[in-house]
Amino acid sequence: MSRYNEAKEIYAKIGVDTEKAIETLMNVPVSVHCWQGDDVVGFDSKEALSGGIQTTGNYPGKASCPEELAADIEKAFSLIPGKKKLNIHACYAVFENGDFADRNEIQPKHFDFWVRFAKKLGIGLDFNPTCFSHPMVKDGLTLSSPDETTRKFWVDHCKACIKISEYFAEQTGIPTVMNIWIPDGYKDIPADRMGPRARFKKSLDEILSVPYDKSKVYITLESKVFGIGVESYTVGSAEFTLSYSANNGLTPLMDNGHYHPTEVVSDKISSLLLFNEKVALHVTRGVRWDSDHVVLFDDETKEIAKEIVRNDALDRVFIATDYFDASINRISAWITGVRNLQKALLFGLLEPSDEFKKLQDENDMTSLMVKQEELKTAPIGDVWEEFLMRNSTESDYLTAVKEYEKTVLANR
Ligand code: RNT
Ligand code: ZN
Repeated sequence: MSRYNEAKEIYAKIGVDTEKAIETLMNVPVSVHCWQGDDVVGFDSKEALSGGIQTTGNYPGKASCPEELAADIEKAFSLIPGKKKLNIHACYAVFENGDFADRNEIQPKHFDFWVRFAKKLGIGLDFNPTCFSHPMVKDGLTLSSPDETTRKFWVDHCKACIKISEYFAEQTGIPTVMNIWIPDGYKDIPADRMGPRARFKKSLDEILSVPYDKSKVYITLESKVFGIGVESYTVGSAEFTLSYSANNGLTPLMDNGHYHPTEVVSDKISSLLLFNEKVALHVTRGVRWDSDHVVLFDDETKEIAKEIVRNDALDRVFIATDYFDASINRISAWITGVRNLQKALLFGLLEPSDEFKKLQDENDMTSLMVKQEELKTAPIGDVWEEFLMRNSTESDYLTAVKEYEKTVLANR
């Protein structure tokens, strides 16, 4: 008997249908961030990365033009099983005929390069205004700036991004998630916490005055607790973004690097699902801080995945990755992180969650602990291999990555 068939029987004995799990996982889209490929640089400005986020490392072979980035994404996607979307930041605009436009004036046509790419791969596109790494970020502030010219510039940028998101959805036939995140905040104790938040609120109201088709574009709002140089106060705190989203029909986005170190996103998902039709996630891995390390098959990633699966919310949670490691092969980083997220989802799908819920309700926490622990060493690896095979991918991607490094990256 094949290893998969044996695993299938083992899981069947505990009431888990591996065929159903594989089938379900096939259809879960993961929105893969384009910015792992070039250390969050983009193509529209020569500014250094700002906004309190940081990439470290200088592994050779970084993509430095649209063609290289697209080729790297295509390579990575060919080695990632399952359904994917591509998540683009506004700073990745491609000015094809030299018709440069600043961020407040970007248009759908500046993203035709990515629309063609998405159509070629048969995938959907997600989008993000880029409110960092730009000379119009004034004193670390964008949508919350007290300077009207600055604030308006970023309002116009976000308005332009809604139009582009709508264009993506129309062109690909797949809804686009547009995530707003601003880096605004203060290094040290502010005298006025309300003012910047009131201006951010006003800016969002202005941005949302742009009519858009809500079945095509989902606008999400991402919170953050601190950034480098923004340690004492962030404008877009958890309370702000949750409240704004709830009151204005936006979707809240939780990045699991954006909370205090002992707070976990896995514990927050159920609450947000009770009060929101959709919930969005940036899956990342913070090591001691919001360091955006490559996602691993670790406990919190599994716990996040389990929460989505056991609450039957795979179609209500927009799952995206968000990490950037410049110290290792960037294509490998992409594949490893996305595969681990998918593996965590499979882990959740291979849990007999109805039985576990029942044990909890009967307060048989003894059995629950024993069974949960037993499940950790069940043969998930064999089911994962089967999933890879059915997607025409295999567990060894390192050989292909090394080959690409030798033949393509080394020549850059
Ligand atoms: C920053 C946020 C944000 C960015 C991307 C590039 O802390 O997580 O999502 O990582 O927009
Ligand atoms: Zn994020």
